[in-house]
Amino acid sequence: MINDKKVLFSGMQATGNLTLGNYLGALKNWVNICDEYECFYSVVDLHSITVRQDPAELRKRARQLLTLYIAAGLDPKKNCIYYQSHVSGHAELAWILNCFTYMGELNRMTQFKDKSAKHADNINAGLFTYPVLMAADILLYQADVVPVGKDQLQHLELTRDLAQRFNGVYGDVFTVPEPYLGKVGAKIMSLQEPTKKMSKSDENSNASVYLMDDTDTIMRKFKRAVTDSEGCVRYSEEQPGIRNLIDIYSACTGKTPQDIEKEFEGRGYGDFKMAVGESVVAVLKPLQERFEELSKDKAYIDEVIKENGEKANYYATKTLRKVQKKVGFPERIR
Ligand code: ATP
Ligand code: LTN
Repeated sequence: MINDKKVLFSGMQATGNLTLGNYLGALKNWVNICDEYECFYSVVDLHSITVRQDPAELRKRARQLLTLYIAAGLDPKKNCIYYQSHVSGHAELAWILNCFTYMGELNRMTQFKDKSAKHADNINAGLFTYPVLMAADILLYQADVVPVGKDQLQHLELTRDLAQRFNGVYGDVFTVPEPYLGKVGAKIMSLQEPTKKMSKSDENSNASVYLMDDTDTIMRKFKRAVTDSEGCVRYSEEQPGIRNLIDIYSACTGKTPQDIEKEFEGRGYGDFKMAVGESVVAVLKPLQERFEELSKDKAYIDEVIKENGEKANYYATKTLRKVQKKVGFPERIR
């Protein structure tokens, strides 16, 4: 607990351009629940270098992502928005936790299997121990809840196992975190292959709406979105393309799928796609404007980085010192 509130931790990697899926599935949820918790939202740049990155590009994207957190509505006075690489405790705790993690546990991780297949020329030890660093992120702040997508549940399960294992040996050191899954329907699918999730690493740029796409591009992508030949706007498993568009429209307008079916009864897909596109533009336009505005204010963003980096360091160090003492490292002389 911090300030009588439960603690929430989450993070995103600054790799690739964020999509509408990242926004509706993650960032928007973060904004909705942030008042209930003491929140830490990290730009997890240590995780990013598990695959090769261009240094200038990584630096640029990391700053963009941090700015986007704020543009999306996370108040940096209330939420700790910071770079993982500015808090050395992440790497230090990860090392200690590495010594409590079994090779067999990491061998089972599906993300490792997927990523090593994708980057066969660079299967490095960091990629293998990625989940341990993620566990360190979460445990360092004694987080109670971690909002993540389903794909991250296996990593969270490992985090819980490590916390319990460590607590079993040394007493109550870590809070055992719970996953926080957003509302169902928040999984946004590809506009070109609606049975696959919309993903920032998709090679087909028509499959994803990027948060920084302009109005014409967004409208064009929705016009080209793959649907079916039923010709009727219905929320059903048999119509994955239309179902996805209903989910998007619903997430952007707050209308229920049932209301949306009624609204478009007897109308063609053309009309519906236009409406979905416009609802997305209405959500993204203010976000983009706010992002542009914030990006220009270098001093403000720098101050957020500095202040929140210090705040994160304060809480991280508190846990880290406790852990170091428990495992038997010598006391610091002050
Ligand atoms: P990549 O394509 O590089 O694997 P990604 O777009 O799948 O990336 P992540 O960086 O893995 O995104 O995820 C960031 C956050 O966004 C996670 O919390 C994840 O659950 C969420 N997210 C990603 N894609 C979607 C989607 N299509 N619908 C809903 N949530 C999503
Ligand atoms: N692995 C996550 C990003 C991530 C994370 C975290 C999420 C790194 N550390 C801690 C929640 C909590 C991803 O790829 N989406």
